[in-house]
Amino acid sequence: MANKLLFPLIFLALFSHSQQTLATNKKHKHGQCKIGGYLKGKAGTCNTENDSECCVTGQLYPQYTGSPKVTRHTHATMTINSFEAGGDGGGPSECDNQYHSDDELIVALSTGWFAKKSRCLKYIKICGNGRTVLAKVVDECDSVNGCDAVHNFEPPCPCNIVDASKAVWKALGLNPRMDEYNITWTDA
Ligand SMILES: *[C@@H]1O[C@H](CO)[C@@H](O)[C@H](O)[C@H]1NC(C)=O
Ligand SMILES: CC(=O)N[C@H]1CO[C@H](CO)[C@@H](O)[C@@H]1O
Repeated sequence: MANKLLFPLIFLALFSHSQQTLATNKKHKHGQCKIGGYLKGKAGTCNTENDSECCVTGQLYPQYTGSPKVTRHTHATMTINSFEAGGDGGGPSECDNQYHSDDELIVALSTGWFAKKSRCLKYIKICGNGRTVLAKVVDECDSVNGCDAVHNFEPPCPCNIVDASKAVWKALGLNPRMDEYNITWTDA
């Protein structure tokens, strides 16, 4: 008897909660990404060095499936990431299990584009601000998992992100403090 009443109530409460608390990650703004599910947030030690969004316990964060098809001019949102130990990139890079200097021309790609490590240690050509730079793929910007130490307690990454080192931003003549910049990229 009690169950019959409680269950729909709990369901309603959860549902309205999820509607109200959908995340507004800085990296979500330009996302035209398919949402495959939601991750329940968990707060933790989150480096906010360059305006990273930190997970809030109990909040629901979208998880994204797939990435746009890669063409000669693949549209993406470039964000800033630190690949150094203790930086806002979380654990070591997926491709080589190492940390990297932010003076290297390196990027992390959204899960769909990371394509199960198939672009690991390969170069992509990034165009933005009228300039072009070659950068090496060393890491994944995880579009499914997040809100844990490996991901700096940040929510999942949208499907169309090129998360770049400070060096990449500088090579394009851009100030990393902008946080986001529309670029195009292709395989080099
Ligand atoms: C960046 O690209 C998105 C779509 O990919 C677009 O909606 C947005 O207006 C662009 N922003 C700027 C500043 O051009
Ligand atoms: C990864 C990265 O670019 N980190 C920067 C975050 O912001 C501080 C202050 O502007 C920079 O010194 C870091 O290099």
